[in-house]
Amino acid sequence: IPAVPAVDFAQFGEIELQPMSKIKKVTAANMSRNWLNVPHVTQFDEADITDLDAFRASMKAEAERQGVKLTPLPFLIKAAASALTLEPSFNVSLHHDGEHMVQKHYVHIGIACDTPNGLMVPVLRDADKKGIYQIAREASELIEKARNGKLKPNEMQGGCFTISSLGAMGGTGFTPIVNAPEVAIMGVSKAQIKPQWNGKEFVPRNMLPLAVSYDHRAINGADCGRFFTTLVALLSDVRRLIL
Ligand code: CAO
Repeated sequence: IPAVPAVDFAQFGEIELQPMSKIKKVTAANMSRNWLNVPHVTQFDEADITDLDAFRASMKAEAERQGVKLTPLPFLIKAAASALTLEPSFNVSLHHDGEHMVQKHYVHIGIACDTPNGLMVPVLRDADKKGIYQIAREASELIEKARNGKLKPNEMQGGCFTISSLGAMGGTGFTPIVNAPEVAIMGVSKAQIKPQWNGKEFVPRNMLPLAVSYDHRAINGADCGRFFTTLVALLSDVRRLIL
């Protein structure tokens, strides 16, 4: 690949050189590796989280009494874990021998975290076997460790699928880069009240914009269509998450 030419920026105005943190350097190398190796496709959809959000609001005080902060994130982790179980074609990696796919029978979810030192992705293990409170508690612990630089190497390994949530910050959509050797990642943007047609009239519903990027060597568009429809159905009807 032709290198980007070196530029003397000082000729254009005042500058200062700031050292890159170790994490930023590792992230830069990983992003280039993933971007160049993985043929990406990104699909978009919206989940109607009106009922999920009403349920979350109704449980917030009780959750706080148990020491749990109930954001949309634990529901997203649970829904992703259920969708991976229901659509196992997403819970795979390409084997390095180029001859096999690795089908995983465990469900570990990576959580992209913005930290003072850069982007870190702690991994919440066996999310399919845990309830919302436990997921919320463990996710908060992992996020805090990531932000305090306390994550152990094994707490950043073994992910099957990553969730990158920019929902608290805003935006209507983005195309996340697959965190190889995982084959898919979900980008979450800010939920907004939007008019939805219910067959008779437009009604205000809380719509969550989602993007799923996947490795087209491992996953086909139809696989993503099935996975995404399952995921959106789980988020749109919170009762399904306990099934
Ligand atoms: N829509 C609307 N509101 C949302 C939302 C969404 N999609 N997601 C979160 N919120 C709200 C939360 O409910 C919370 O509000 P309340 O306190 O009123 O409930 C508020 O935003 C703050 O949430 P939070 O940031 O404390 O927690 P979180 O669980 O949403 O996110 C984490 C945790 C770690 C995912 C996030 O802080 C973070 O670091 N995201 C950045 C990820 C990143 O950098 N990705 C880019 C990588 S490139 O692919």
